[in-house]
Amino acid sequence: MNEREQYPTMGEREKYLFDLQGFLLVRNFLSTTEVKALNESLDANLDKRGEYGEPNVISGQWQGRPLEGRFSPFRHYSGMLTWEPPLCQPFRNLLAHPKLIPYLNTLMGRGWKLDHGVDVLSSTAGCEGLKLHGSGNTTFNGSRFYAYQNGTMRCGLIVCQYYLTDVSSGDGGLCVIPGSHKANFSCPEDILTLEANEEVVYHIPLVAGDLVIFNEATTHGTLPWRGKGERRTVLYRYTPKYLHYAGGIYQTRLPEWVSELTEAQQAVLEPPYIYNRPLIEADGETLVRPRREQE
Ligand SMILES: O=C(O)CCC(=O)C(=O)O
Repeated sequence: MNEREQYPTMGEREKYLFDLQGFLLVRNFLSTTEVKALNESLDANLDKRGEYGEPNVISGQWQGRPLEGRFSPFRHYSGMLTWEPPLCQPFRNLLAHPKLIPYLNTLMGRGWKLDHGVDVLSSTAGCEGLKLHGSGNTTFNGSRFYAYQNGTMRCGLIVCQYYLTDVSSGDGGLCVIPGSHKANFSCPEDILTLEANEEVVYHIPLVAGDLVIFNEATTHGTLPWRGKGERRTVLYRYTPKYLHYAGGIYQTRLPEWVSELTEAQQAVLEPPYIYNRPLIEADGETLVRPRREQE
């Protein structure tokens, strides 16, 4: 517990590392019992394994290039929080994991919430990579930001990635450009596709039970999977209490009378979210823009 603040926060070393790198590796976060329970729950639901959806379906476009694989996209599980008990429980236990509280308090302030659904990425050897993304500090879009002021860090959207299997050097999987959450210039396209300056891209070897926390603004992506075993990692994304980025778990319903309004009037009564939001155009009409123009 920090003496000045009456709630648990990250230690000074971890604050330094997160501020410096835009990500933090927390070793041995989960116990072997927790990892086992999560893996057993997935093993019991192999029939629910699907494909990682848009915009990550990129079939074929990397052939002959560094992100190339024999197939795409990643395999993927979702909906774990609603699986039949007791199989949902290991995933529900991670929602507000006691060990995670100091990290979220420090990175978002008191009061934070799950954003997006929970994802499990599951790759087998030959799965192609995912182009690097995360715009650094080049745009202040009010959502995926990183800010520091007077000893306090604030993030708009962070990803907590729990590892359920080991990742060795050369296996592939998550890679980051350390420090890029503060980048003031746009990342050149050929770095995003790993076709130039690979030396700035860092691959994170780790073992099952480790946790990686990264700011969504930190430029990151996925190296093609070359590991012998399956890559299994669970992603929980969080936003501060005042922000909602993507659709998630909660549902909202607008009152009946809203249907009497014009589309533009209805658009301003929508709850907070970013993906597929109707935006009001210059002519006053509303339009759901393509994903890359939705922020
Ligand atoms: O493979 C990873 O760990 C990164 C996944 C990712 O960047 C994404 O889902 O947007």
